[in-house]
Amino acid sequence: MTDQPLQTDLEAIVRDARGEMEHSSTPEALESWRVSYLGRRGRLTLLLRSLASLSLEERRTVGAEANRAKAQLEQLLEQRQQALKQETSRLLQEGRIDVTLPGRPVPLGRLHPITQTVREICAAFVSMGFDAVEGPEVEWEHYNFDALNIPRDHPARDMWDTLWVDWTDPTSQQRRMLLRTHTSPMQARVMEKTRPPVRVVVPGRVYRYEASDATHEWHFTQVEGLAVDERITFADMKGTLYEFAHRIFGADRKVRFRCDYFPFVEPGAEMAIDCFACQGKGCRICKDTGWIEIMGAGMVHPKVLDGVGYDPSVYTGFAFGLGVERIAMLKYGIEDIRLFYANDVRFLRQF
Ligand code: YSA
Repeated sequence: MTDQPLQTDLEAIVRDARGEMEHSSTPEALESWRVSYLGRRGRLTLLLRSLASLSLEERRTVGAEANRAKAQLEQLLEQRQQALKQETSRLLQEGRIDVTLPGRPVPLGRLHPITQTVREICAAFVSMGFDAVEGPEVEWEHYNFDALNIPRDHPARDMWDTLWVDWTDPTSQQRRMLLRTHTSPMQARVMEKTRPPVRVVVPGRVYRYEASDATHEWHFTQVEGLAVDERITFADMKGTLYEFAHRIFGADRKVRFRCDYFPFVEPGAEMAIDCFACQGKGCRICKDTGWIEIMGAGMVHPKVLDGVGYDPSVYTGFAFGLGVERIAMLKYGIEDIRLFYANDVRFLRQF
């Protein structure tokens, strides 16, 4: 062999290959050896490919050497595979491989506690005749605000400040969307596509421009509920939500409704359960009130019904929206919402 760079490379490849083969004593190691020298991007394969750029004369000498090297490596691999097979059957015959040993355990994953809670909440409503549907997290301002009777400049928009997404559509128009601040935009989306009766729950991720603390995250999960039909009353809403609270928190839980304001309901209410930690006596968790708020709710505002083409003199309905992390915190006695998203498996394994 003459002293040319490619020939030097070739010698190095053969030397390395032989050296590595000495230490390859399992089928996996042999396969990895094959890939690194003879595979599609293996060292020898790449060198063979690079021969095309040499002169005819050089190609003749180096090419012949390289093909010889390839045949040698292939033979080496073949011999090693045969030897390994013989060794394995010898060990089996001598009974040194115990095929009755149990397999290595495969670690099993599990559902995140928030996913579990979402499923539990949805299952409770599905058993009461609701369908579960999902909607987009990147939403139009119209559905997040205007269709919910929250026009531009309405003070309620401050409470639901969010992140905006600017983009250019295929006709080169500048567009503005937002990360939805609640699951309520799905109310109008569902009603636009269906005629009453409507009974849906909508689980999903929501976003707010908000600092995190023990009970607030800037992204969290809600479940929205909507029921619209002829003659639906506030009593239907109370009955449905009582039933829900008892299924999730147990039959002994007391439930309280109080007036609250949301622009898209009239009347509006907040629903609370008696504190699980002190049984309503007052403690740190319920801030000495004895009650813990779990959701906002109310009778769908006539303007919202009108906006989707439902006649408010014929149809009425109720809607509600609950925070899933808060429900999970209550259910499992967790004091800091941030634990759900800290990716600490010691915490997550407990569920
Ligand atoms: C009200 C009436 C309806 O007819 C329908 C829906 C609603 C709920 C309304 N869309 C809403 O989002 N209300 S809310 O701002 O008070 O949030 C609802 C629930 O989400 C709260 O009760 C709380 O449990 C949870 N939540 C709010 N901000 C949060 C949060 N959870 C975690 N982090 C935050 N930053």
